[in-house]
Amino acid sequence: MKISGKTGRIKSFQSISLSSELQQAVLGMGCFWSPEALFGQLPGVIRTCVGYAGGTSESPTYRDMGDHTETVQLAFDPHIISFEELVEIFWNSHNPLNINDYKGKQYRSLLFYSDEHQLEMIHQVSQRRIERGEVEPATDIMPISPFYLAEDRHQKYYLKRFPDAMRKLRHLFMTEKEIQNATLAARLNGLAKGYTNMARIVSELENWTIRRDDQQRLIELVKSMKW
Ligand code: MHO
Repeated sequence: MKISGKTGRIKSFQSISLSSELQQAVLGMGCFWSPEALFGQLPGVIRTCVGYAGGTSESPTYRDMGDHTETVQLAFDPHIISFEELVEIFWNSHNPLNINDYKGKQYRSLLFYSDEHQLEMIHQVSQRRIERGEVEPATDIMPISPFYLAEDRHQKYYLKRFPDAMRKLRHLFMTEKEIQNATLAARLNGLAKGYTNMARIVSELENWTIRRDDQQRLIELVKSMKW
């Protein structure tokens, strides 16, 4: 890891365990702002972004979503959090009813699987829920299909309500794109929504394998943010 130039920006610390392979999950559970904040605050979730998926129309946008659904895409480190755990959280955190034709397909309980293993995990979690007496979810389960990134204003929506935090992140990162992809921004977006707290974020930062002086500077900066 390197600090570049006079601005003292810290580059590329968003991958906390570079050696591991990341996996992907794509989920729909209503308006995509909240699930990005909910999953983004979980240790093991490395990157989050929101977008449109599950439909057939080309190049969907917020104003012209076609038959797509609002979804959140996660890159996660399976050594820290499993797909199974993510699916548990997914079903525990929304009402998996699909109400026909409410805003078309914009809001759907929707779960994608990338491979047979993920599909098997979905079945297992669903089975356990049914055994616990929960009703069978109406969630649509689909093989992964193209994901179209949503407009910038929808990315890290809650974090963007806090100009001081955003300004301080701009001291750390070179571009808006880097902010969007940063693990730290995912955690802070969860904080902005009230899904986590500063103490948890700081204790996680203390365990990141980055240079000690960068780590201290990062923690100071995060603690100085006004919410
Ligand atoms: N909360 C908004 C939905 C936005 S979300 C990106 C609303 O109630 O219209 O769908």
